[in-house]
Amino acid sequence: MTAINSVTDLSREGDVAVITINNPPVNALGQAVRDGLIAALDKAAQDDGAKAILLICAGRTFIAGADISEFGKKLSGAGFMETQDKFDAMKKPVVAAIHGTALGGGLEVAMCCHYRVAVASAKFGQPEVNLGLIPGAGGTQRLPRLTGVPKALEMVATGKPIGAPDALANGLIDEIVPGDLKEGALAFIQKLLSDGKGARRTRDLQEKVTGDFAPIFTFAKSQNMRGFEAPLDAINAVEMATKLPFDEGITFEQKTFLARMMSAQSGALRYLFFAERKVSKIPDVSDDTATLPIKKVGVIGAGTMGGGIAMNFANAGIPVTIVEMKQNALDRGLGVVKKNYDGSAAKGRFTAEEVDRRMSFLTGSLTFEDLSDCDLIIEAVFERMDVKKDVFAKLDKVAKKDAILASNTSFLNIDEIATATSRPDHVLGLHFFSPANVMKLLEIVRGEKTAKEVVATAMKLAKTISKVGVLVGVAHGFVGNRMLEARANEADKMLMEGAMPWDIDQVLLDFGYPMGGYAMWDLAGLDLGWAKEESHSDTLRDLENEAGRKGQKTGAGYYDYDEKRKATPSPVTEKMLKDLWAKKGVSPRQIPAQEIIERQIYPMINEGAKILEEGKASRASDIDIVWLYGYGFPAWRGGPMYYADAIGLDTVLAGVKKYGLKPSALLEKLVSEKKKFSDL
Ligand code: 3H9
Repeated sequence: MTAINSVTDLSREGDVAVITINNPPVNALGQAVRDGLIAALDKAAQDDGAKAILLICAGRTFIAGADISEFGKKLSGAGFMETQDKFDAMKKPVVAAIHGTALGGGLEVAMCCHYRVAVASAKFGQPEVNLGLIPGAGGTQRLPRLTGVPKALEMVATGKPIGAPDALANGLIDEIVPGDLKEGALAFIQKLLSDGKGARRTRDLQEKVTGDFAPIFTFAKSQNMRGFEAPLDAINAVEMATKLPFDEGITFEQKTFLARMMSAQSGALRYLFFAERKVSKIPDVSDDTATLPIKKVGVIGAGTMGGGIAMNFANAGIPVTIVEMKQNALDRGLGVVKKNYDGSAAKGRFTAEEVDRRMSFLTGSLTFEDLSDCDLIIEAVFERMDVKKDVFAKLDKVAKKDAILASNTSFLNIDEIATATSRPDHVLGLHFFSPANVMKLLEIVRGEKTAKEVVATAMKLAKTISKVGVLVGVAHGFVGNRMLEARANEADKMLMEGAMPWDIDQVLLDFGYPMGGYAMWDLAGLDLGWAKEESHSDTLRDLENEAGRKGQKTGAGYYDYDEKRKATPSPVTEKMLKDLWAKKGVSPRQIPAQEIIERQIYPMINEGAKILEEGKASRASDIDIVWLYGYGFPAWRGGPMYYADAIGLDTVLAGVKKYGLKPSALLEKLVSEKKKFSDL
């Protein structure tokens, strides 16, 4: 074996030259890999004993894309274009052997090869749109030539990867190798050679891009892209594959890719990519901190939240015991879980057997004693401190020695809850977001005494159940709900100045949120945290609740709902609000959209700054991840803290003062030092 450079080796197996890329962790197509590939291809071309070339990767995956950390940096050495040209110039057949994920630039390299084989578990994708980009190394031109236009469009516009069987059926790969990848690939090459097949350049394949594709492109362009710019650009580039000669299509792709690279959306989305990976790194809890095994979980409460939480563990194959007070509540809760699974099966997400398999991980019980063998117990009972403390005191008695006790509280003080136990070091908050089986965010609330190994266990567990775990500190509403409350308070103030709930919601929708704040309340239930005895008919929320309008579940709340739960602005709400204005002597004014958005975003940023100032989040980017996965903040804006940096903290501070809010000391400090949240 010859080392071509630090990440590329060249060897010979019989009459096949084997190029191996070894650039952990994901064999990203950085400068060294591009240089190595070109040098290795040159050498293999000159090797008279080699009749064909095999490209394979060491480690856990094939090339998973261009090296994102190189984007925006000035580089010397081989570019992507040069790499493509080198493959296209090869006279000997080049075969890619794929395992793990061939993504982005990785799939583009594979498509530059003349043939592709893969293991059955391999995945293939052009996920560039997730980074605000389009494929930039020939993907938009080569993919449709292999798969045909519809599949290529689906892949570049959604960024979703496909599996090996799908790739084979659509012509993206030539064979699925059943056993060892390298052996299978070498056998494939021998067959190619004996059949007399040589180089087959993807660029020369015209059949699948010839024809009238106008209706397909019109349909693809009409899809709702939720404010994301890249998908439309990607569709346009694929269209060029059907309209222009290959080289001109590549020129179009290059130009579009470079423009996207410079775009604000791509900057925000690339920031989020790294923010999501940083979030699991806890400054004072090292990666090698021991974790506790979580083999069995207990959930208290089989309501919407408890049932949803339990599903996460069942999905991951971890047995769960769900405890309720009464048999009918338990039956109802387990029934809802079964209905949810049946619904997924009906949509074809998994089979009926899989429904049974997942249900088999769930056991109902009416007694806490049945939780004695659980490694983790999560309570999702009524949101009141005395109730929570009572549950924790009881749990402390039945739970085994090292078991972790967690609360799913949305607002309450974990440290106070922990005082009800003899194990405050094994108590923490696990704040799931509704619907708990769907939403990806998990706020992991670290109490004053929570042990590091318990924190590390929870962070690891989040990954096991496919959540994005964000470590937060104890504070009213933690990170997400605390900032949401700041936003909601300002929205309520605007109601009393002349705005209707839907006026404010519309501005949030236009900003890119999937849902407005008042529609969200209607979904969650207006009675959440509202008590009749404390109601003074003083706010719109009081009035709605008093009238029994509790949101979607009662068919009416701030909005009215039809039987399909479609919302329309409610004349009842309008009258209630107008009466309230009259009662309070409000002279309503029309609030401009710009003012509404400033008053919906600045209070959140100001609260986020306070959270950082108090050390309740490890970094500004963690807050952005909370808002991305918990509340649908438009990803292409990067999250509230990134957005603040982008528009300028001085602008935010001026707005905070203008609207009469108390500025965070950290925000003031950063402005005076001309710094950003990203400098912290
Ligand atoms: C592109 O290719 C453009 C082209 O068209 C060419 C244009 C000219 N670069 O996610 P993990 C790091 S755009 C640099 O935790 P997993 C990651 O930061 C690219 N680094 O593992 C992390 O580092 P750390 C298209 C990367 O097993 C470590 O690898 N490709 C890259 O859960 C492990 O990552 C994509 O968008 C990268 N491309 O998931 C694929 N990828 O340990 C993006 C990963 O220091 N990547 N890292 O925190 C992924 O989707 C997942 O990482 C993958 C593995 C599925 C590969």
